[in-house]
Amino acid sequence: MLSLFSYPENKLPFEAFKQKAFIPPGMYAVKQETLMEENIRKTGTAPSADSHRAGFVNIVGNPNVGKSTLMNDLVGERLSIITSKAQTTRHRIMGIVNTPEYQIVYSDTPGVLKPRYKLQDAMLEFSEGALTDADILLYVTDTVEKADKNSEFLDRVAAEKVPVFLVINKIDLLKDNAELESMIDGWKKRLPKARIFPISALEHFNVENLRGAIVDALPVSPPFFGKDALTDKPARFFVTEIIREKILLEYLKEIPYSAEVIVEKFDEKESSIHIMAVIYVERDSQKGILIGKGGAKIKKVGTAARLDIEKFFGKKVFLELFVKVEKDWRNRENKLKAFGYME
Ligand SMILES: Nc1nc2c(ncn2[C@@H]2O[C@H](COP(=O)(O)OP(=O)(O)OP(=O)(O)O)[C@@H](O)[C@H]2O)c(=O)[nH]1
Ligand SMILES: [Mg+2]
Repeated sequence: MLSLFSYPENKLPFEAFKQKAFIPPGMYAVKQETLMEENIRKTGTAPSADSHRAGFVNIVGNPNVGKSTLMNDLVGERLSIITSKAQTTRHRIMGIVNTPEYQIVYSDTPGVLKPRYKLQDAMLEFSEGALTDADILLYVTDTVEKADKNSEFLDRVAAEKVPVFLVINKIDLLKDNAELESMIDGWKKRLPKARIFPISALEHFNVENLRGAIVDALPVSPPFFGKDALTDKPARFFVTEIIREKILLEYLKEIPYSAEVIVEKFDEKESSIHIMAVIYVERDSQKGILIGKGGAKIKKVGTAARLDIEKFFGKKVFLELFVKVEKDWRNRENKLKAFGYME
C-alpha cells in the first residue's frame, strides 16, 4: 500500500496517485467503529483522564473549495451535504470523532462571502465564529482559487494564535508536482506560519497525514461531548439537509438559494420513520417551478431524498413534501430565527 507523506518533507507520489494506488473515491477510509476498535486493541485499556485529549478543529474557507467533503472524510460519515454549487452549507455543523484517547470536534462552516442578504449575514457569522473558538484551524483552499481571494478573512486567519493548517484541496486536478510547488510557494508567503497539506478530499489522498497532524496537535482536555456523540445536530436537521441537497442538484439559478426546508413531523417507529417536511420559497413563481408539471419535479426530489434518508437512518422512510411561500424570508429576521439561523 502506498505510504502517504506530507509536504515539504517529501515530494508527493504523483505518479502513484494518478494511477489510483490508494483508497478508491467515494469510500470513507476510516469508520468510527474501526477507529475505536483499533485503539482499544492497541492500548488494551481506556486512557487515564489526565492524558485524554480533545479539541475543536474548525474548517473554514471560501465557498466550494471542499470543506464539507473534507469533514465527511475526516469523520467517516456523510454529515454535511455536498454539491458543485457554491453556498451549499448554511450552518455550522459539528462532526465528532471519538477514540478512547481523544475526541476531535470538527466544525464544517459555510463558505465565506460578502453578504447580500440577511441569511448570508447569518452564514458569515457561523464562519467568523469558527475563528474565535478553534483549537486548530483548518483553512481550506483549492487548486483553482487564488491566494488573494477574500483577503480580509485571510488576514484574520494569519493572525490566529492557534495552529493553522492550510489545506490545499483538489490536487487531483493538477498536472504535476511543479504546478503544486509554485502554488505552495505562493501560499507560504500569504500564510507563513501555517503548516501546508496538499490533499484531495474527494480521492482521500493525503488525508490520513492531515488527520495524524491534527491528533498530534490536540490539547490535553476532557471530552466536550459524550464519547458516543457523532454531531451536535438533531436527526431532523439531517433530513432537512438531505432534501436541500436534492433541491440544489435539481434546480437552477435562484431556486435552491431561495428554498428552506423545515421538518414538521418526524415520527420514528422501530422499523420506519414518517416524515412531513415543508419547502419554503420566496415567491409564487418559484413554487410553480419547484413543483413542476403535474408535480413531476417535486416527486423526483422526494424520491431521491427518501432514498438517502433511508440510508442515513437505516430505516424505511415515508416522506411527504409540501411547498409553501414565505415572502422574502431570506431578509426577514423573524423568519431567520424561526429557521434556526439566528438566536
Ligand atoms: N476534483 C475535486 N473535487 C472536489 C474535491 N473535494 C471536493 N470537490 C468537489 O467540490 C465541490 C464542492 O465541494 P463541497 O465539499 O460542497 O465544498 P464546500 O467548501 O463545503 O462548499 P460550500 O458549502 O458551498 O462552502 C463538489 O462538487 C465536490 O465534489 C477534490 O479533492 N477534488
Ligand atoms: Mg459545504
